[in-house]
Amino acid sequence: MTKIMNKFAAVALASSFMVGVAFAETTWDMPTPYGDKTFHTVNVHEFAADVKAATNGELVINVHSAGSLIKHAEIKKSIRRGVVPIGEFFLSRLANEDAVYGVDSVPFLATNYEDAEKLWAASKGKISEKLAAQGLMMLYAVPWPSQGVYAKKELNSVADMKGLKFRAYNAATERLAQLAGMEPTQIEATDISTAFSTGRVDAMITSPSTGANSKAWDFLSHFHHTQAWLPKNTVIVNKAAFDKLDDASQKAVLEMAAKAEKRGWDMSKAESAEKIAVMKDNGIIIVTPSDTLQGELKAIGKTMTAEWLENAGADGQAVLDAYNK
Ligand code: PCA
Repeated sequence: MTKIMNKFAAVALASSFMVGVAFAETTWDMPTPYGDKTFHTVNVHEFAADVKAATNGELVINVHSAGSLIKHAEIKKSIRRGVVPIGEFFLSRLANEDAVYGVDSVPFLATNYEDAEKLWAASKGKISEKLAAQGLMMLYAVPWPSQGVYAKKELNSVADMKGLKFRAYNAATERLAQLAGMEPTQIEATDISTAFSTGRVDAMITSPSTGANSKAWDFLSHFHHTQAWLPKNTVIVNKAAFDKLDDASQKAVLEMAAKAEKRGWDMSKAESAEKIAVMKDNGIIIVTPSDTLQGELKAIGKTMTAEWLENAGADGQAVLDAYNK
């Protein structure tokens, strides 16, 4: 009899202990814009697993990918309003708010990883400051591989682009389309294949990652490896939500974010060649851009750098000066 009682007591103790643990646990819902196969999302999942392990399960981050919980355009606002504590989005989408956020999407300003790192070092402080003024804390940022032009034919000059219906993903790609005489339409990465197959667009500029993940060979034929810029995704947290965590969890989040940033840059560097090979295997023709096309795109980049500087003002000039140092 006493043995049975003891057993009951032990079970009761164990379950009250579990309840105790459950109460201490914090759960964060984390919206992200891109699909689970995208390396950025893979990295976010690893970040969440790292945070869970480092906090012994006290902080659990539930990742909701591909805009399933909150649409891409709403993610930043939702974090700011505290609808969700944390999330990922494409940094230069904020350029409409302040041009400084868009520095990584100025064509031909930084076209390889070394320069992208320098540009990030030069712009990170200002960008973090602007986000902090809105109660937001930047945890990390990771670039996409360099951007190339996709079309249904070989493009030898900007004149060949004239009149194309161009898929844009931010203000800069829309402007680039205008300057090249194309017709831009904003389309989320998750909607690319539908947009092409229904004829809404017939060209785009994006990374080999997004081209391969959206199975570009199903709806176009040529990838022009222009290596025009390396735009970034960023993960940010609502500062008030972060402040509610205990010291140990805060430390874990920051450490795992630093680890995710490093891991993400390494993943990105491996992506370009890997995904170009996938596209080639599936029949996409990989084009080294002609001098004419590349030169004309670079001229558009010059125009856009000047426009960006005008919009970004003194903050923009400070970022460029730091970058050029
Ligand atoms: N892929 C994302 C952003 C940049 C990139 O390489 C997209 O096409 O939407």
